[in-house]
Amino acid sequence: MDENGAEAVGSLDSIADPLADEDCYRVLGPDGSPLPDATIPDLSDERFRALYRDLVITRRFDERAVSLQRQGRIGTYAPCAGQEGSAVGSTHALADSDLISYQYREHGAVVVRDLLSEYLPYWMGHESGTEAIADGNVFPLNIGIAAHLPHAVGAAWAFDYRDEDRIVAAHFGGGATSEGDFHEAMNFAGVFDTPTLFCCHNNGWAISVPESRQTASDTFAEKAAAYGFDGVRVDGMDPLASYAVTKKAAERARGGGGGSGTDGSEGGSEGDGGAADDGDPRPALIEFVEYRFGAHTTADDPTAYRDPDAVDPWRSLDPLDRMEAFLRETGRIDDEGVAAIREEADEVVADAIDFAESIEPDPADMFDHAYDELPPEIRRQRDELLAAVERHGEESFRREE
Ligand SMILES: Cc1ncc(C[n+]2csc(CCOP(=O)(O)OP(=O)(O)O)c2C)c(N)n1
Ligand SMILES: [Mg+2]
Repeated sequence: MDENGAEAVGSLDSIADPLADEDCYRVLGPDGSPLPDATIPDLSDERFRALYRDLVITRRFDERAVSLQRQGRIGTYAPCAGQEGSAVGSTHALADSDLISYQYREHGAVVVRDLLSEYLPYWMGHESGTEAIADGNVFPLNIGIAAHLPHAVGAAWAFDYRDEDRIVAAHFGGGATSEGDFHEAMNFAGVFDTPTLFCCHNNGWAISVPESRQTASDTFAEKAAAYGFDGVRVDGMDPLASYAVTKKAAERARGGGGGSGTDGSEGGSEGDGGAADDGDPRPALIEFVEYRFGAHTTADDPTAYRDPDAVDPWRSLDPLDRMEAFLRETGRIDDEGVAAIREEADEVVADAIDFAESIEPDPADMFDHAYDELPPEIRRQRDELLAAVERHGEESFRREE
């Protein structure tokens, strides 16, 4: 765990201003107990439990999505186990009106926005899924690494220009920082002070390339210095630290506590340093230090490039276990509460699968959304397919279950 900074557990001496802290920021120790002197985010008991519930739903979704892929019921899927803490924790720190632009692995953000049913059809290839998450202020996922970042900055700039009290949280992996789009986006955000949170997920790998081969910088967070704004490392497997740092960065992005007035406004209050109230939005880079437990995608075999034993130390930092232990230790949940949340998660995910699988696919859909006007060759392919469907019936094109 050395090169990813996990040995910094417990080494923090100042937590008053997480963004100013050069170390990896943590609230919870590896076993879920609050670190000595840690500032626990000022959240209601209900919100703490909601955060835990969203972690459990995300993990359950992940397990079932991998299983669906293995059964041929979903195309490809990018597992997120191990990385739920950052996606869920950071999204709880945003207002519902804030925009999320993610790469392809931050499913927890969509869970927090309560969009799971609408989201799964997206992974099954239905265009309706894209529309639905857009209505929940989530940009569709982005496979072209880092290509979404200039767009995310543009959206943030537009919010500022229109004087809207909204910010953008743009998620991406360590691998994305090697792309020109990342640097262009960071530069623009720094120069034009766009309200953008660059959420960099340092999960150890970019497919088979270790993060140590991704950059010669000591950290991803320090890259922010080159663009004139703050960068901070946070334990992405600590949901409360992810919440606290994002909350602080979001306040600054709003121009110093510009009053989100929404459910994101809870917590991160006195004792966490307060935001500079100068009215100027500032971007921030947050490096979430975490680990991908599973494969890159369902098309990947990680045993080809990493020792399975290397995962074990990170499993001991599992964000679900730490959050559950914190809730139990502080009397916020008991066996019954945990069982109820697990049951709820099973149901929410099962309902999402039922809904997604109830959608009747239209073969013409796959031609509909890439072009305003279909090029002749693609039109020919569509006509040929539709004629074949007409001739042989749709059932002939369905896989035998
Ligand atoms: C522009 C571009 N180049 C290459 C790829 C192939 N590719 C897909 S995922 C990936 C790794 C990205 O790693 P990282 O940003 O660390 O995200 P992670 O998968 O670890 O979440 C690569 C290289 C791509 N999708 N887009
Ligand atoms: Mg990565």
